[in-house]
Amino acid sequence: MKLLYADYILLMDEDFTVLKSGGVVFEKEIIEVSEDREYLKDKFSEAEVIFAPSNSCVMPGLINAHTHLEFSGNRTTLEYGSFLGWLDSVMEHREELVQACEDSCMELALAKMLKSGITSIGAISSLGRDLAVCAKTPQKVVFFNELIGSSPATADVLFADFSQRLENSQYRASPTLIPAIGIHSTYSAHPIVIQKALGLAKSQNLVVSAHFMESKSERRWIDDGKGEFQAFFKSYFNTETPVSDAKRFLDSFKGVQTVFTHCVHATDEEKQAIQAMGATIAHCPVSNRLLGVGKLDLESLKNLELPFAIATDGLSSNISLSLFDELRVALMMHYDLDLRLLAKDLLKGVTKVPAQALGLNSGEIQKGKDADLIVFTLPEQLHSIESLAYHIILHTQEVETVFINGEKSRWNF
Ligand code: MCF
Ligand code: FE
Repeated sequence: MKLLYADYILLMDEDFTVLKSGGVVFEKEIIEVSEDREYLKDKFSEAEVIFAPSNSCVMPGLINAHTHLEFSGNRTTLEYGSFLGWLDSVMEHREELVQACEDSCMELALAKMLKSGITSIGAISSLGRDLAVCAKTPQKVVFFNELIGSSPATADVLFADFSQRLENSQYRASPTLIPAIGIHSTYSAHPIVIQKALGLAKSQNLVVSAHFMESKSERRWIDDGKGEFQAFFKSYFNTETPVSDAKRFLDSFKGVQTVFTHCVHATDEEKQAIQAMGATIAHCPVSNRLLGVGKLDLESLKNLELPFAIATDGLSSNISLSLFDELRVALMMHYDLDLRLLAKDLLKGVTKVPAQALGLNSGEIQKGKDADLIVFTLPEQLHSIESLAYHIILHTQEVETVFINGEKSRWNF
């Protein structure tokens, strides 16, 4: 049993409660949290006491709800600036990129995430090449086996491949490797295979992830069968019409716990439908900027009480997998929102919200939650508690200590 004292303990509850000079008692799970050090000392006198340094903060471990580990080898290979330009470059270089990223490349990506305070990940696995590293990493991984394939002619083969990867992940399932399903997108997965996959999600209670309305091109193609995707589908697949419409696509997720990634070009009606399903949006600000798709309207989500997580996406559309880096970009990108309120919502977006979305028993410091905790320090003393959230975002690069299920986790690089 450990008793960890710190200057600021962020519970990450609904009210953004911060305990000053308090302590957390934990084993595998959190046992007690209090601002009263005397009380904790007396009640848990046998606990190993840890004093975090001055200006220290303790938070729930961060959760990166959407990333693509298999693409971690990308630096300058893929092209940025427009969605279709990026997609063309993925079509051209995908094979060499994923081949070049061996276990050591994905292990480094996971270790860097750990060092930046990420204790859980939603990993979109396109090929299953990341299964072994995800099964070994100390972090919790919700492993989204990706289903892709819009052509009915190849649907059966692609579904069989997807089923096999799903089974492989189920074979390696553990408390830290949670099998799940990823539906690539509206334009790239046929409704028939989507139905089959979501049938599995329902019967086996699996969490689902889907890219949704990322670009204007996706919007035009799905709504009118026009725009940049027209030439793309003609040249790569010799098809002229989209396989689904947006309503049919969204409706198929009813009754499934889903994370919809991007949603930059989702309509208010679609956002309402997502809210009504109890689903969550994953917002990836850097990826959206690099792929030139625009900016998610966070205010519209707030109005609908639709929760959003902040995620990095893969190194296929980012330069970093650190959520602190991502939060800094989000804080600057949404310059029209109140800085103090936004900073608090952003911290919820990497803890409480993704925990709920991915079905993890973490994301908050509360009795009974998993003891996934991070300890880090602010560079100087704080003068107002109101400035805590944005100063954490502005100043944190790496963390001092990570606990996962109460165990200290180390990175080896
Ligand atoms: O989220 C970004 C942009 N939108 C869609 N897909 C991906 C992203 N990062 C990686 N991808 C992968 C996706 O999982 O790229 C491939 C899929 O395997 C695109 S389709 C050839
Ligand atoms: Fe993605």
